[in-house]
Amino acid sequence: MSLQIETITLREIRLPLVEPFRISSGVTTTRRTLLLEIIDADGASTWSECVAGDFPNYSPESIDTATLAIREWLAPRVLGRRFETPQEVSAALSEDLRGHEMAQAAIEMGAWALAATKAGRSLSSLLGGTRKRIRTGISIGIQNSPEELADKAEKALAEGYRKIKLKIKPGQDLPYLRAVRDRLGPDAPLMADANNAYTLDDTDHLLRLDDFDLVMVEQPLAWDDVARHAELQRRMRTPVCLDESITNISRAEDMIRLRAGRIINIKPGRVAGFTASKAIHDLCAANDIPVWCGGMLESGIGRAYNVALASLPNFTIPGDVSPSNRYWARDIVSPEWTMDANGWVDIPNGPGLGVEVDRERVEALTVERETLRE
Ligand code: OSB
Ligand code: MG
Repeated sequence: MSLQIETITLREIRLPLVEPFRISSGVTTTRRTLLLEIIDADGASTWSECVAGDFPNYSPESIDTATLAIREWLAPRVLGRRFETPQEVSAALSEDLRGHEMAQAAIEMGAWALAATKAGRSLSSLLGGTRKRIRTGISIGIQNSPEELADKAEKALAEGYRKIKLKIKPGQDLPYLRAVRDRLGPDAPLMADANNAYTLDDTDHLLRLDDFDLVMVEQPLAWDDVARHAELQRRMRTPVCLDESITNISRAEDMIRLRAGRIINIKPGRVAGFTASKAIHDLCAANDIPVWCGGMLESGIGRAYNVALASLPNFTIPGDVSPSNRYWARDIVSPEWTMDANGWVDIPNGPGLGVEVDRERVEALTVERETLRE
């Protein structure tokens, strides 16, 4: 079944988080979220989300650069053109175009959801997902004291989360991890994410993370680095997981060849969409590298994509795919995303995204809107 996108409507909405989310490079209080509504020539439609942030402190993209890239360079490559598969859309978006992965992903993933909708299939089934439900973790931002962090982590474990990720940075690391490990006990699945806050000069300090029996440490070194992570991983018992530096399949190959890490966090937005996410998933499966699905504080729309991706077989580690109420007082989809007491999130089996977008609420939250056509 072919795809022919007639219009793409871009909207910026603002969603206040239930609590501020602090990582080593900045804090988010209200999420500026870029949504796309994509309408096919035959009337079918779907929504997608661009995960770029307010400011380029995670990757070089921001919501403003992504809006520009979509309007000026990416939408013109697809609008009014006929494609047989989402993979063809992926190729058309990426040809001779450097970077702007999150902007590409918003259209590319939308093409997958549109294809699923038109075929009457769930996004998970179109992607090749094999799971009916997935286990989820939580990512907890940097807190003001080790005790506050331990309180939050203890509550998360009791709620059923199966992996507890603790954001760290120099000066807010070892005593924080110690407090959580002591409070939650030796079996709690803990990990740390530094979002690039250290350098190899901190190696001796980072080796002390081995004392905490972490499931992994995520992206301790520079956002675009692979080689130095290899040097660190050689000396560290804790598995290194790469996030920021895996921007495409070549970087995943680099990680494997250089032994720069033992786990990959796949965020489809970071790698230009599902076509690359699936390729990285398959490469990792062939090399015994487990993967998990990261998050970018998505609304219920972006979450539908992450949940579908995490239903692929090599997503064996719980992802940062927490339920709606961990982020928002009220989500923009119904039903909202929920998790049971054992950390399970159900994969929807209805056609397309499997959730309805609350259009009235989206309308009320919209601060900018623009429709693109051929
Ligand atoms: O490094 O994984 C990260 C959020 C924004 C930017 C970077 C990261 C994160 C998270 C949030 O950890 C995970 C989530 O969406 O729950
Ligand atoms: Mg990360």
